[in-house]
Amino acid sequence: MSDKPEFKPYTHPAGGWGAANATARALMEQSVLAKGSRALLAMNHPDGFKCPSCAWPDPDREKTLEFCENGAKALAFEATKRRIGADFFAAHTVTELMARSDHWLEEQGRLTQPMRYDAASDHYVPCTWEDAFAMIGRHLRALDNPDQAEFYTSGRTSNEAAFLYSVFVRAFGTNNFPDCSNMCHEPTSRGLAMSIGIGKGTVRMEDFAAAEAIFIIGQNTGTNSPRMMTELVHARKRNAPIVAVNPMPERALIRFTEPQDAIKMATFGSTPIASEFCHVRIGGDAAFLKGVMKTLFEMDAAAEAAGEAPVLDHAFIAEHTHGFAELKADIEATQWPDIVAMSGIAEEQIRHVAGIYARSNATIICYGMGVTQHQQGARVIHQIANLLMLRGNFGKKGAGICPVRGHSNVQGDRTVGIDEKPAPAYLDRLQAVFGFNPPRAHGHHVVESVQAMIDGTAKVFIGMGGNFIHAIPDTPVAYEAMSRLELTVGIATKLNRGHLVHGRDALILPVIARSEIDHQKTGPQFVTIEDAMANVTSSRGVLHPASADLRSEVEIVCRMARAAMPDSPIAWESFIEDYDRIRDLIAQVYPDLYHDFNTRIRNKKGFALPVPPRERKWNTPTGRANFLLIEGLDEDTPIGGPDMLRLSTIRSHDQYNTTIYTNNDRYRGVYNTRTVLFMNAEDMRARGLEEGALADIETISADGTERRVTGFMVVPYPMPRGSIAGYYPELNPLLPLSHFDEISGTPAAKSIPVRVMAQTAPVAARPEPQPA
Ligand SMILES: Nc1nc2c(c(=O)[nH]1)N[C@H]1C(S)=C(S)[C@@H](COP(=O)(O)OP(=O)(O)OC[C@H]3O[C@@H](n4cnc5c(=O)[nH]c(N)nc54)[C@H](O)[C@@H]3O)O[C@H]1N2
Ligand SMILES: Nc1nc2c(c(=O)[nH]1)N[C@H]1C(S)=C(S)[C@@H](COP(=O)(O)OP(=O)(O)OC[C@H]3O[C@@H](n4cnc5c(=O)[nH]c(N)nc54)[C@H](O)[C@@H]3O)O[C@H]1N2
Ligand SMILES: [Mo]
Repeated sequence: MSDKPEFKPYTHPAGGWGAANATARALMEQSVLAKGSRALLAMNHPDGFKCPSCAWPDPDREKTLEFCENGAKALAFEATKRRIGADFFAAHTVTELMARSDHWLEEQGRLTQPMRYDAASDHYVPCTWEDAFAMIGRHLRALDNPDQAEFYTSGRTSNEAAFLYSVFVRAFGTNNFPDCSNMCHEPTSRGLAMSIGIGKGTVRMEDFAAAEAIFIIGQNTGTNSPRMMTELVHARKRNAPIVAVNPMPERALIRFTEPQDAIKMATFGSTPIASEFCHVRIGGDAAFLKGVMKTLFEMDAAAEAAGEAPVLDHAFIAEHTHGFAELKADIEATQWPDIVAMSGIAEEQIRHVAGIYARSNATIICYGMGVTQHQQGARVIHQIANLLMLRGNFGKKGAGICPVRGHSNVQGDRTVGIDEKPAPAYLDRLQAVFGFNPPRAHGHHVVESVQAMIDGTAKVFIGMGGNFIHAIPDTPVAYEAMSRLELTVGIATKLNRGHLVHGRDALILPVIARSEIDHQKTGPQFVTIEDAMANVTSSRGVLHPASADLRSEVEIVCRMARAAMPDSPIAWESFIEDYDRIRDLIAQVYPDLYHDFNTRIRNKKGFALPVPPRERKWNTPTGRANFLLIEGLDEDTPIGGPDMLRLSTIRSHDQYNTTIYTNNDRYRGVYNTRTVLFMNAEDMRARGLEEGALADIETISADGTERRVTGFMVVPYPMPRGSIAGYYPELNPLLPLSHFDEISGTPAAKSIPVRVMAQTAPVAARPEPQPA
């Protein structure tokens, strides 16, 4: 195939041979076919390590292989044979590296030794670990106050490292914990907790086998949590209806072949997935959900009039909920023409879906970023909870809410303390166990930390994993603010943009990856993670570390803590020797969740943390599950005129967040490019844009800042009118920092108001295209 940008609609089922081929190709291209294949056998097995890709739990099935194409890619890129060390950094100035694409940076391979930025030469130069920690200590101790430092966490970090990090940072004196969750499922953590008393999902894996209907709203399962496809295939095979709600007809939600299904693979067979596809407009989910609830109220009234069985679960509503009358009044006041106009879905289809929901005695609703990343993402989640509550779909087998989490341990990191708004009871426990007085004032989430950098009040940024600079909004402003910091530290496996946009002093500290053996004084260590269904399991690496000079995240945290607080009475050094000691402290700080941690984790399958709504227990101020309202139907503030389009920034099939594996997006038919714009053909015509034309995109905002990207290839795509989509992070320059969910602070990356026009001037500079 040529390396020209191409658009060729994909007509095969998702999964299947396409996925099997892509797996093999990723392993081959990273030159790790044998080593990678061996490691894949240990992935997601009781004695092995947890897949570093998504947070979907392992099923309780005996299967020889439990991984997916994208998990295999994540592993192949982690286990790659390629290495970068002193020679690489000596050969390239940081300015030169800045001109390279993200894909090129990723392709260079694993970091092998600690590096320090040298301003005189504009190179990263080798340094010792001792020098690195001394530099971190010097900067942190020099601050006027601890709130001048920002401590970022990305969700790949283990419970053990995250817990110690949260203790270190609080002992140091701040709650500044921006984390990737702030850009992701924070509307779940904050918003769902308002509804049901916990910001976590309530279903367990076994519920999928008992569900009578499954909804998937705003989530691209086949790409972002492919192992979940297995549950969907099984559900469809037993004729449970699956309702997909999405502005994009995602391939895997239409037809899928399980790569593990030998017969289907051999016969090129596949299973249809969604029995009902609702082609919602971007930002139309609240309207859709209100339409479904409106129908239920009507059906319930009709059933009552006819003396038939009620449609709503009145016993559950009476015993367990609060605010029913207000919800009913709000929904009944909502008018069908508005619901249809806002959602883009016909009344007839909404009524049909309500019928599916009403007939099901156990429904699971799954959702992803298509729901959370809106200006009222948290309130849309309230509507999902409302809908479930109307038929008692909490605390019942086969039913519940299923936020599909992103990073493999993002949920766990929050549980063990990565929280800029810590609960007072938790701080009391911390004080009792560690003897220091933790700061009580709330710290910064991601948006606030960027604002602090812009305002010049932040001085130090420490990134525990992740690629902060490319995940956040307003890229050019963020670059500028970041480069004014006094110290930036990237604790990472791979070189990324975040290390090139750096402060006056900067460090890159390479870590042992999840798939690798973490050998300490008392022997090889394991770590733990909490998946999206609150199961805590252990993860034990099996590969040799990419270099002898890597350190574990745990060690790096402990040594940073010692450097920042030389007199700290906490025995930081002892934790490095034996991670059981960390787990004992986690058990002391969280006795309800983590009692007997070291014993229970040695069960092959780990253990599940309690999720009170499963027992119909509600830790809310009312002591009940709350029906909560969203005003009107629009989850995003309308702005701009009739030419306004809503832009959703999404992931391609071949990326992991800011890590770009290839420039292809197979299921959406895009090859060799990432600067594309998926657009309805009518919307293209209205702007005089032909297929393949290059366009400019400009944000509509009230703050007077011009935000524009140029040269995006337009492809006609089955999008609803007025809804367009393209890839993150390339489109982040269009996302204003001030455009976020009010309740959680999560940037509204799925609904940016924009104008699109034919390209006005040729592109000046673009990161160079990477070799194929
Ligand atoms: N391979 C791979 N796996 C991953 C990741 C990855 O990048 N690559 N990232 C991980 C992370 S951190 C996360 S958070 C998850 C993300 O997984 P997803 O939640 O699937 O995230 P996105 O790809 O951003 O796309 C969300 C979906 O929402 C749809 N959508 C957009 N706007 C709307 C809307 O207004 N309403 C509705 N109903 N739908 C809408 C889009 O069409 C798309 O199908 O995946 C995790 N797993
Ligand atoms: N416009 C727009 N913006 C978005 C989103 C969107 O949908 N649209 N999605 C948001 C979401 S959901 C998320 S979660 C964030 C993601 O934001 P981040 O979590 O910050 O970004 P990642 O790309 O996942 O981070 C990748 C880097 O992590 C490092 N890394 C990988 N494995 C390890 C490890 O084991 N340990 C350590 N220490 N480092 C490791 C590598 O150096 C790699 O380059 O982006 C958010 N930003
Ligand atoms: Mo995420």
